Amino acid sequence: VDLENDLHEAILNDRIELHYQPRFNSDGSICSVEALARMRSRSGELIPPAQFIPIAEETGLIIPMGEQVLRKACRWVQDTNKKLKKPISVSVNVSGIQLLDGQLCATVEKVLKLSGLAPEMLELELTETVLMQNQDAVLQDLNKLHALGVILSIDDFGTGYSSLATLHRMPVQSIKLDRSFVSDLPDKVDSVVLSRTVLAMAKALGLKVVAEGVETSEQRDFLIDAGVPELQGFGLARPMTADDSRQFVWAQQ
Ligand code: G
Ligand code: G
Ligand code: MN
Ligand code: NA
Repeated sequence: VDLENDLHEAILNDRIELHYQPRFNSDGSICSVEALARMRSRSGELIPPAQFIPIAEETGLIIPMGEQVLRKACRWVQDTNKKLKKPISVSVNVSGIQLLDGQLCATVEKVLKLSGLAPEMLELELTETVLMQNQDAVLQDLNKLHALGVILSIDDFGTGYSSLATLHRMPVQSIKLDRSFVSDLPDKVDSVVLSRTVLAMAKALGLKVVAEGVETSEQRDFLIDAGVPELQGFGLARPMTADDSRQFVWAQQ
């Protein structure tokens, strides 16, 4: 209850902060950033999403919070791109609750208009769970988002139970290979076989792959060699505050 109150207040008082983790092309240039929410508590400490997202989902606070996150992320990338020769995109994590709410598409449209961000510069990271519930309403919303031009991707891919048939029906353009597939690369045979299988499946479905959780240069080299075009992970860049990540991006181009 304490955390719920604090979360409610944090949303009202603009204490939901976004940190950003860069995502890289295989040539090492930055192509995108992922927005990651943190809550600044009343006493000033930073509370990780693992602690407050579940509460936000249970209480419905994820709806107003999710809108704030979208607004902030779109504004941040618009402002950042003003000084870049080659603009980057931003990805935002979206909870299943937001999709089931039925207002996500309208919210995204409003936020894009407000920020002036081109739709294709916004990516929404969805979880497999909500996609596999396979609800017509969700599929319709995803189709509308896709029609808007927003990029849709499946986060933590490989940890859920996506059937090929369901995946094929989804208007999704990319998957984020879960870091559990990456962590034991390149030495564990099982991980090599599993990651190659997921990559082959993505290729067969025409989906772009982003590898997450890249921590070592051996992992990076393996993944690039396996044809993965985009990478993210502590070994490349950690999530940083809004200011630090902007300086980081600017320093790269
Ligand atoms: O940043 P960190 O590794 O602590 O994130 C933990 C989890 O919280 C990740 O699964 C991430 O997708 C999720 N998360 C971070 N920010 C947001 C957000 O703005 N909305 C939602 N729904 N999930 C988020
Ligand atoms: O579930 P999702 O992919 O949205 O989770 C994003 C979270 O993963 C971020 O909060 C970030 O802190 C964490 N993360 C990003 N890169 C790495 C990494 O290389 N190793 C580990 N262990 N976590 C990472
Ligand atoms: Mn994510
Ligand atoms: Na993920």
